[in-house]
Amino acid sequence: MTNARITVTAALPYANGPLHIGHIAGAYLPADIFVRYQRQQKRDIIFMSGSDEHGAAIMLRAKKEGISPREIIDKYHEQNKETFERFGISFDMYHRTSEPIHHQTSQEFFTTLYEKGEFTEQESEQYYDEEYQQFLADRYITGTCPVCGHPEAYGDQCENCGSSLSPTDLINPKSTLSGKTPVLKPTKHWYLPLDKYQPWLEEWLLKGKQGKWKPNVYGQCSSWLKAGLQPRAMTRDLDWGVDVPLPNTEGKKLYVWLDAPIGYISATKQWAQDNEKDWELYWKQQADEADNARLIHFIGKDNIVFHCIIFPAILHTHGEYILPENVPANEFLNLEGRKLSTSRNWAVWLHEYLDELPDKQDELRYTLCSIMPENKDSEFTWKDYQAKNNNELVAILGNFVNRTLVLTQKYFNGVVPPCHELQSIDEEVLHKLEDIPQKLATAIESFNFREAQNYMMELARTGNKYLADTEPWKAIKEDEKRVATILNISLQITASLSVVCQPFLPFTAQRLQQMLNFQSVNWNEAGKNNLLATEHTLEKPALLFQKVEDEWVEQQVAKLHQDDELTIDDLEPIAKFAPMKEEITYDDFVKLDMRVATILTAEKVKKSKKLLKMTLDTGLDQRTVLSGIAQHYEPEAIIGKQVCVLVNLAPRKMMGIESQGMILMAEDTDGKLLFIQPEGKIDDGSGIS
Ligand code: B3M
Ligand code: ZN
Repeated sequence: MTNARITVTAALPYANGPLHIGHIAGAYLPADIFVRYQRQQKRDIIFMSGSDEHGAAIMLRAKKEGISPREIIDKYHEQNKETFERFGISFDMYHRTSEPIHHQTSQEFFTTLYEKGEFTEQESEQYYDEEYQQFLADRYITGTCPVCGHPEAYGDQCENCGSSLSPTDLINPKSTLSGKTPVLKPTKHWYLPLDKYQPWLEEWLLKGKQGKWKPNVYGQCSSWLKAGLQPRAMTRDLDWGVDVPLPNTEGKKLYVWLDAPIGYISATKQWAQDNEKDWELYWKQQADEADNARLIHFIGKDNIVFHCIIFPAILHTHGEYILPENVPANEFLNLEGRKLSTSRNWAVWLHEYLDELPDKQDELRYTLCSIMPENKDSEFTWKDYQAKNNNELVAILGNFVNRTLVLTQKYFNGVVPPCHELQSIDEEVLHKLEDIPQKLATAIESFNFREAQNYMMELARTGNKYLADTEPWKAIKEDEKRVATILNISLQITASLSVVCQPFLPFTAQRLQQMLNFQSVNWNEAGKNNLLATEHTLEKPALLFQKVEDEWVEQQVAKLHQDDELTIDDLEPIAKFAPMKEEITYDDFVKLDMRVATILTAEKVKKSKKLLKMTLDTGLDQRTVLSGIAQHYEPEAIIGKQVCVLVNLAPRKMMGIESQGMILMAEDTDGKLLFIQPEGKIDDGSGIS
């Protein structure tokens, strides 16, 4: 990671409502952790975001609140910008897509593509509201879902069954403006021929990003590409948005998903103007490829196709621009057993949390990072927030720091004591002190933020254990020199903690450094055993964290339930198990040859945490099978068990050993695994059907 520059973007939230914890855990917190860490590494990095102020989402909200789109965006832009600031999301620029510089930039993109002859012009029939004299965006049309019969499906999607629809699929379509049946009218639009870019995308993305992008991101992209890309209209009939920069196109605007990602570029232009920098260094290809900035987009999973397929295709076709190196999108965060829902107010609103607890940003940051939906959906509960706060922040980090500082006050008047001769326990702890920040850094560089934060806590845990093992409060009676050494080392750990916790807990880091009378943001310092010089004077200590009481947790849960016109049953529960797979035929099923077999031997596979190697008697033969059950079963305990095996699965090599079949297991949502077994003794080789 030696590149000179890094351009980080976080999705532009629509300025049509406040921010909730799902937004934060999805995109803004991981981005902020990454950026703060890179700044500590003294890398040249910019962090761009802003309000997405166009599209039907804004217009619908304006209509609902009975005010103009302009009033809506002004209201929510200000509110969200301030909320991000209060929460410590450290953008270099939080821009707006309604700014003239953005309109110009996105029009310039459209014009370049147009002049290159990239767009195809197509006329099609679209719904039109005769009373309001306008074409209707997909979201402005409701009707009965042709798939499930839900009477209020939208023109682009049925929220009841999840089917993706087009407006003409709806039965009895109605305009949400006039409530009347819309008519079909021809209209002309400019389409981006994504099908034409398919071969390039297969090369750049499918080949180039395999094993580099997160499996959830790569998987979604590859299924889009497998399904085959279709041309997509880049213009809309609307009266709110960026004008199409062509003659005689009155009433036509750029598609919001064309202009929104370009918002990252216009934000950079504005930032560069304000700070006398060159925006092109962060977006354009440089003469020497090695000088290109690394472009990283932080987003939620519903924005993957736009950032991984459509925007790169636009950048590539435009030419001159760099392409995203990575798009570490997160999955969704659920809340107290239900899906987050803005319209049903099933959410923890960030500004409300901050109004109530203006200086407890880090407690929420810590909890959200620890459950970040990095690879699959995850869940926030107030009980868990309480547990993370009380059992980790208070009991481990806060406790270690507090004991260290209070003991130093008590025995050495708040002055850093000298380090004398080291014992082996000291050497071990100093070794960990050096080691952990490096592991933490590697985890952040590879976008594993949960793991990274765990390393930070491991450093505090190491310090806590060190104090418990060395018991300076007892040793003080006989050996003051020994206590000086113990506290010197504990203080060095504390100083390193104040450096490595900055990405995760920026407010705590500041408070801690005040108490240490020490200032350092430089990552290179982390892990050193001499950050605080002997004789250095500390400030008075104070508690870093306070316990969260049961009562308060109950209040928060009650607050979620307060909207009584909605019953909890209206909210979508989180699916406990994966949805049913695609239907198969009987012929598909009988291809599987499953048999009863007995486990003859079982042993752990060297260097693998998960795998057991077994020999099975399948009745047909004796063969080797590997299975990822080492964390669930002891090898000795399963010898002699009868299990079910898929015997005609093509052999696969794992850890250099060939596995000749697969043992059938049941797995619940917590990852608990159990063998599937015949209910009584039966011959090995008996078929299963
Ligand atoms: N405003 C959608 C969303 O808020 C959209 C993101 C734009 S990122 C360029 O999920
Ligand atoms: Zn439906």
